[in-house]
Amino acid sequence: MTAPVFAVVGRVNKGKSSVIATLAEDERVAISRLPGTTREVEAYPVRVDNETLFVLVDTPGFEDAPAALAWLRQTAPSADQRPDRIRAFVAYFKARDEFYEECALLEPILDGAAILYVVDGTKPYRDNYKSEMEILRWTGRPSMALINRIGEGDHTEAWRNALDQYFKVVRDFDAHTASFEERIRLLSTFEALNPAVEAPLRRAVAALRKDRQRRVDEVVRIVTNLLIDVLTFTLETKEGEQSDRRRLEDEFHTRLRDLEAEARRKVERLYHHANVSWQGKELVRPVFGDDLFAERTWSVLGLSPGQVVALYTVSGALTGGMVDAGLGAVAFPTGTVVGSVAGAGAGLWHLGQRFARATSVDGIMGRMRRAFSGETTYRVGPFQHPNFPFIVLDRARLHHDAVRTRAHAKNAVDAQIVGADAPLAVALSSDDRQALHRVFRKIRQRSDDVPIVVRSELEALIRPRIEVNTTSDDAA
Ligand SMILES: Nc1nc2c(ncn2[C@@H]2O[C@H](COP(=O)(O)OP(=O)(O)OP(=O)(O)O)[C@@H](O)[C@H]2O)c(=O)[nH]1
Ligand SMILES: [Mg+2]
Repeated sequence: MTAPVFAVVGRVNKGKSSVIATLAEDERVAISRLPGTTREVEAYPVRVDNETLFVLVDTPGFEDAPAALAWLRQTAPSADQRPDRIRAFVAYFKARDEFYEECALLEPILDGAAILYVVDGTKPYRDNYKSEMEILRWTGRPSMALINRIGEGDHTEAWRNALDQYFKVVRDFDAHTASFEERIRLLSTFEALNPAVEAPLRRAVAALRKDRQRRVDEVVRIVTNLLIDVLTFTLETKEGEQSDRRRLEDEFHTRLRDLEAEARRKVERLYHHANVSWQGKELVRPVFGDDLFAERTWSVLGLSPGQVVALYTVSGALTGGMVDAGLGAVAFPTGTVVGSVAGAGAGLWHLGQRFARATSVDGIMGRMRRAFSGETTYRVGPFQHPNFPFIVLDRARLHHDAVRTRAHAKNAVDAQIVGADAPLAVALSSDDRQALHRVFRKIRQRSDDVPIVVRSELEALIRPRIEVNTTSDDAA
C-alpha cells in the first residue's frame, strides 16, 4: 500500500514548516522568522514501527502567484484542461529557471500529493491570495485549508469567508498548540474527503493511536524504574575521615538528580523531543523544572504535611487535617509537629529535612579499628523521607504531561518545556496514598533486590496517574 502524500503549501512565512514539524513530530524541520527559509522541497515521512504511514512534503512559499496565474490563463483553458495547463507551466518554467518557488511547490502536487494550504489567521485577508488559491484549484487535487496563528490579531472570519470558496474543508490548526487529537482529526477529515486514501489513512490513525498508547506504557515503566532506583539507591564510603561524610551526602543527591534527569531524557526521546529542555532562564520555569531538592519543590509537590502525617496515624485524615490547618501546606519546621502527633511513629522524624543524611555503619569491629585510625565508614540511603517518592512521582507526571502536549513546531522558537504546576497529591485518595506509601516502604526494605510482584504493584498504582488526561483531548 503506498502511503498518502500531503504537500504543505502557502505563501512564504505562514508557518508551513511549523505545521509539518508538529504533524510529523519532527524537530529537524527548518523553521525561522525569516521569510524564504524553506528553499527546497523536502519530504518528511511519518513512521511507526518502520512503516511509513503518510508523507508530508515541505515546500517553498508562493512568490508571484498573480504572474503565474496570468500565464496560466493565456490559453483560456477549459476546466478539464487546467491540470494539464499547470503541468505545462512547470515544464516550461523549470527549464528556464523562472518561477522557481511555484514550480517547486506544484511538482509534488502534480505527482499526486494532496494539498494542505496554510494561511496565517492573525493577519488580515487580502484579495491577492486569490491567485494562489485559484492555481491550487486548477490542479484538481484534494485539498484542505489550515488557518494557523502566528501573531495576535484575529481575522479568522474573513479568512473563512474567502477560503470556503476554494476549499471544501477549512480548519483552525495552530502549529504551536495543536494537540494529538487535533492532529488525528485532521487525518480523519482527509480520510472522508478523498476515497483514494481512505484505507491507508484509517490505518495511519489506528497506528498513531496504538503508538500513543505504547508511549504511555513505556512512560509507566520508566517512572516505575525511576522510583525504584531513587528509593533503593545507597552510597558508602571506604573508611574515611569525618569530612568524607559531607562529600558522600552531596554525591548522593547529585546521583538522585541524575537518575531523574536520565528518566526525563528517555520520556522526551519517546515523544521525539530529544533537543528540548527546561533549563533556559528566559521564561518562568514550571515547578517540575526546579531542582529536585529545592525548597519550592518540596512545598508545592508531593504530599502536604498533613497527608504525610496521615500515612502514619490511625485516624489519619482527621489528624492530617489538623496539621494542615495549623501549618499550611508549606512550612514544616523540623521536629515541631512530630512529637505532638500521637501515634505518628518513627518515620516522621525525617519530615523537616529535605536532604538525606549519611550515618556511620561501622560495627563493633569497625569502631575498635576506628579507635586507632580515626576512620569511619559512612553510608547514605535508601532515602527514608516518606514524601520523597511522592515528589518524584509528581514531577514525573508533570514533566510527562508537558512533553506529551508539546507541539514540535515550538522547539524552533524556545527550547523550553513549560507545563502546568498542578500537583498530583490533590488527586490521590487517602487509600491511594496509603497503598503507594506501603509499596514505597517495601521497595526500601528490599532495596537489594526488589521482587517482581512489588514492581508490578507499583506499576499498577502509578499507571492511572500517568494516564490521567491522555485518553481525552489533550489540548495544551
Ligand atoms: N506563535 C506562533 N508562531 C508560529 C506558528 N507557526 C509558525 N510560527 C512562526 O512563524 C515563523 C515562520 O514559520 P515557518 O514555519 O518557518 O513558516 P514557513 O511558511 O515554512 O516559511 P518559509 O519557509 O519561509 O516560506 C516562525 O518564526 C515560526 O516560529 C504558530 O502556530 N504560533
Ligand atoms: Mg518553511
